[in-house]
Amino acid sequence: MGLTMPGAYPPVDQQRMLRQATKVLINNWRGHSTVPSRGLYPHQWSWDSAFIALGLQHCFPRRGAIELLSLCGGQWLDGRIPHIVFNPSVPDEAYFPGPMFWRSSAQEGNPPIATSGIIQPPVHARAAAALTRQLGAGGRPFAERIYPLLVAQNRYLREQRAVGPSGLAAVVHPWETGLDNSPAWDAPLHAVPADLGLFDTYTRRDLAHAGAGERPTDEDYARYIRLALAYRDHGYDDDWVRAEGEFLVVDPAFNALWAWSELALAELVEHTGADPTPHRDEADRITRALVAELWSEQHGIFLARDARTGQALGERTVAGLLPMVLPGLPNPLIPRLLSTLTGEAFRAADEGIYGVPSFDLTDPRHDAQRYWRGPTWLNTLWLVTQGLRTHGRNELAGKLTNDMVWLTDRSGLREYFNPTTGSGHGTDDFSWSAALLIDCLVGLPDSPS
Ligand code: 9WN
Repeated sequence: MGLTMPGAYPPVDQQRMLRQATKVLINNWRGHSTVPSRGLYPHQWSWDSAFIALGLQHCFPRRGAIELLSLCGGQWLDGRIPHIVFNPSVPDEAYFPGPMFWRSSAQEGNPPIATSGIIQPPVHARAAAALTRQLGAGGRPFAERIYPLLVAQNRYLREQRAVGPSGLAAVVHPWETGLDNSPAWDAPLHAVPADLGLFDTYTRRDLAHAGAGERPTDEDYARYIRLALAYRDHGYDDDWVRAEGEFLVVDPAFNALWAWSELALAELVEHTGADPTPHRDEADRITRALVAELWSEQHGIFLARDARTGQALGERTVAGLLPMVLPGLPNPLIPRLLSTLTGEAFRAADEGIYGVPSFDLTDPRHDAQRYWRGPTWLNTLWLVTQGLRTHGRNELAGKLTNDMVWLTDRSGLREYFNPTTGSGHGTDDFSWSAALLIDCLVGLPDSPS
């Protein structure tokens, strides 16, 4: 079926696109979970699995449930869901840092499967709520099984990662934000020494799969390694890392997704008969804290904060727009966020801009092809469309959804896209690009489903 795209776009063959995206998810499936990509990311990643499950809900919902439960198989005793669950049949050198680096099994109480020791944004409850609706009779048993695991994930954030008077959660490594190489982390990250001597011991594997011009620099990679080693060598102790860690940042996207996941838990318990009120209260608490601590009236966007120095990090990034997913944001903030989204920094309504750039178009550090320093990524684009729909801005959400369809039709299911030319970059056959495209195609008026 051909869908005529509004604006400048020619019609696309939705059926063909849906088939291609489904094929990527099939090829990347490993029998219990989906790899983000077959070369660059050959294990299971935490927030990737949540986005992947949001696509699987439409074609293989049971597989989506297995995806999330298998991720939770790597959950630690303290509740953290690690950012990578390693596939034991993949050699250690296939990805760096691998299981031998993280040494998760040395931590008491951990599951037998090897994992990393850091976390990623909690999008999983949102995926679990969507799957529960799609699973029919299987929805309730799935909800009952996964609910306590997701409650433990959020308890970990509240008890082990809270910083400051309002108790927003801090991240202790740029990889925990998922927007790893964002210029918002430049100031706190560059305060961390970059020891290039670490590469005498450790070898980057990412450059075998993607161009150096599209990935982080060696200096930043050395800082990533140093931060991860220090956390590991202190036994992944969160009291230590909050007091002494060299990177401690409060990220608006991470915290907004945490609040959003509490709202999703409130939906989940409606299937299990438990009380949703504590989850709604927790979502309200986090939303109020976000506004009080991270909203910048001057910039018209949420800004991250360096919890070590107390300084706001002034970069306008897509992370600062994501609190829009929260229905409880104070009303006056919505038009402000919209004018930032459509203004000079992101130009999301412009026909010559595809999707939402990950970083301010006017900043000299904007790099349209380097990982998180400018490109459009489909997960953050999808989250912005969710936020717009939450606040009734369906027209702009529709334009951005069409951008997503056009980008993938033009350039394939790439990891990220140049927002001004639409060219594709990073790895190809990228699972969350496929999954979120499926979610968009199924929601279009001429849906092929
Ligand atoms: C480190 C898997 C992950 C995503 C992240 C993205 C990238 C890893 C890397 O790939 O990070 O976790 O090696 O660069 O930044 O968001 O989850 O797709």
